[in-house]
Amino acid sequence: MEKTFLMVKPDGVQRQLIGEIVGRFERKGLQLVGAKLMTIPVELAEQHYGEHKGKPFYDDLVNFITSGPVFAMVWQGENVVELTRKMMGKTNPKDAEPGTIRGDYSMFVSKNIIHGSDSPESADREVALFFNENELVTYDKLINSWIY
Ligand code: RTP
Ligand code: MG
Repeated sequence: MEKTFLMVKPDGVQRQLIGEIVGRFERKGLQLVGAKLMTIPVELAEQHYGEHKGKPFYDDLVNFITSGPVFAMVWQGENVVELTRKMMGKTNPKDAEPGTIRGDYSMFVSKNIIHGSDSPESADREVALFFNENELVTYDKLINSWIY
């Protein structure tokens, strides 16, 4: 099953939006298979955002993402990478549609609440950067045997 790495950024944690964001993915029907609250070390931030090294916003981005706790997660489901990118909305909240996470909760590209992997290949890389194999769980959804 496809997996993706999603992260409530420091602005989302400060604004107490973890529950709101997790709830959206849960209600959509995706499965949470790993999660932790953590403060990202600078070296990990540099690896994670390595593709942006040299861009004008890179230093601010690394400073911001290491500035306070984030809520790092792994979610699983069919087509989960594309689906969660759609639910997040465009990178710049000014362009993000209402109904998306960035469209509903953020105003600035530098404080856009959530990160999500942009391809299945990025997802594999990012999941491995942030989580050990033993921090991920697999479990069957039993809901169909509880509700009818
Ligand atoms: P993310 O990696 O955080 O999920 O965001 P994304 O794929 O939608 O956007 P990406 O191009 O990967 O950019 C990473 C983050 O850098 C900040 N950014 N600032 N000032 C700017 O023009 C600018 N462009 C990007 C954003 O916070 C973006 O989420
Ligand atoms: Mg990105």
